[in-house]
Amino acid sequence: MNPTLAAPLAPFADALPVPRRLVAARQDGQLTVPIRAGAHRFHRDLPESAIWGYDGTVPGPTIEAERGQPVVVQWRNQLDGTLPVVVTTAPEAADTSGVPVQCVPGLSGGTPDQNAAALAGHAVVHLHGGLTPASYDGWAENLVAPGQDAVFGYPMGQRAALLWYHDHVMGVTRFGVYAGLAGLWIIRDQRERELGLPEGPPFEVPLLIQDRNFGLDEDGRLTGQLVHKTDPEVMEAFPPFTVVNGKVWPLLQVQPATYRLRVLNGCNARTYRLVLLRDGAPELHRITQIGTDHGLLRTPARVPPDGLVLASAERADLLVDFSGLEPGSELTLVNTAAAPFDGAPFPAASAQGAADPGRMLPYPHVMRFRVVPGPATRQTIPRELATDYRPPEPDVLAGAPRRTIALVERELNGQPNMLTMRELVTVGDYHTGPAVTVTDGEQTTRYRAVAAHFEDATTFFPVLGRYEVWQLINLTSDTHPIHIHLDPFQVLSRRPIRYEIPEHGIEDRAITATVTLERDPGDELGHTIDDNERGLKDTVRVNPGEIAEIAVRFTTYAGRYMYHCHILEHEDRDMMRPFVTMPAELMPFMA
Ligand SMILES: [Cu+2]
Repeated sequence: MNPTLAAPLAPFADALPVPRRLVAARQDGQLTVPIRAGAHRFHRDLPESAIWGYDGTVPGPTIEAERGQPVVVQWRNQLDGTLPVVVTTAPEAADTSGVPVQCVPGLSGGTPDQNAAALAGHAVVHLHGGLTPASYDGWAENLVAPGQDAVFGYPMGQRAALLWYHDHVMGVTRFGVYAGLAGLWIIRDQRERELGLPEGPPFEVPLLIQDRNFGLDEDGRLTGQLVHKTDPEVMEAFPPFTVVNGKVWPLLQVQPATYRLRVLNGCNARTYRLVLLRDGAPELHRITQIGTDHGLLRTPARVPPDGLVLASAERADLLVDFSGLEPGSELTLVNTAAAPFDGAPFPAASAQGAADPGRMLPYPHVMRFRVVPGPATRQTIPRELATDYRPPEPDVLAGAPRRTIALVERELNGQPNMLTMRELVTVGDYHTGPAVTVTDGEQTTRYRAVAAHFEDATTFFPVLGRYEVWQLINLTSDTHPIHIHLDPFQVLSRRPIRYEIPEHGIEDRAITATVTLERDPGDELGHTIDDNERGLKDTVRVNPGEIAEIAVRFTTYAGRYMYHCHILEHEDRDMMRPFVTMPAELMPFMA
């Protein structure tokens, strides 16, 4: 196979755009955001693309709010026309020269999906990371048709953090977000101001990272047409072009100063492992991570030695030191993560050579920074950041309810395998049917599946204010970023497992597997919790061959919420389930 592909677009040609800021306090907390069709140019040398966007832009405006100051948004669905994305499944996974078809533009012989082409703009907005009442959380089935409005109240009773808002329509979230329906939402608070962190331009820069693909005309030239392409072997779309704030491989001119980069992976499916290169060599020491999904860490963290891993929906708050660099110095942010991502390591020192179409990573570039003349300023990084949370006490967790979820891969006739999940409950020795047996040292627990599909009866009823431990068992060969709506959680452990699934072990509901808490001899993953994951998270990567445990405590709002894999192609095909938070005093009345 040809190890590299020539890029059909010039990298670092466009300046990094910064989305328009919509500061809620300047409008008394009352915002109106139209959801509109529009046109957007993803690259200097591309024609305009038809998109759907909040306020008609890609990304949407960045909404900025203050902790404790509620924001009301009137979401006005003014979409007209149909989905501006051609959706297709190519007939073959690779072209005649062996290059995966997802690494190249165009439809690769696929025919446009007529059902997707008929989508006419039903929308629903979810604020990811928001501590939001259930009625405003964007339940995937509560749709707003074109011509209708939704007025959602966001109390903002939560810590400063980078959140994002995006479309969440049942079964087609992957198309709405891909069409452009995503924007950032920043909450600010006093603690961040005490620390003197950069706020606003020029030194605070949000980076919304996505991947996109485009069509080809009859002469083989790129059109701006957005293309969502999958193949017979891979159900997720892994487009070849990385787009930051709406531009393919942009360039940001920086002063020799400390910048605060607020990074979000807003891809449908691709995980990034970011490495900062200068003259081909990694310079990760320039990066200090101060925050994660739900805001500040307790102490600053170094980026892991292989690079900063962000799966879909994960965020990182970074201080990057460009001081001491000569004007004209260039640093390039690259991605070393293969797709689909399985957690496999890749040394940062080899990042320069990460391009590999066979790993569905034809172009590792993400963006470039170029240092311009200016006064050199370096931010002193405080040693203590957040002071408002600690890990839950072991005795609290010892008595906490435990919930168990298996992530499974189901084989389907004539279709790619379906990645989905099963909610499990323990069964006694009397149980004779299919079961998942988990052996942890001396202790063996048997489970049966009680829910497989989104529409199956709800089985999770967490009580407000009480910690719970959720155990996620990954029986697939991919990493899944599992996202829980409402409150954040803390990652307790990742433990390696060995497992066996008999033939036809994963049926619709019946599931049979034998799981042992010990490392498989062929397993090369660390199964560690990185320092930058020891914060308040709302999305956790569950790697192949591991059980991840998290401690979650829901607060404040009772109601019906969702948890799901944030690979949108998985979420849309049932890797999503409801849960209902309840006040304690109502529990005796639950039948
Ligand atoms: Cu998944």
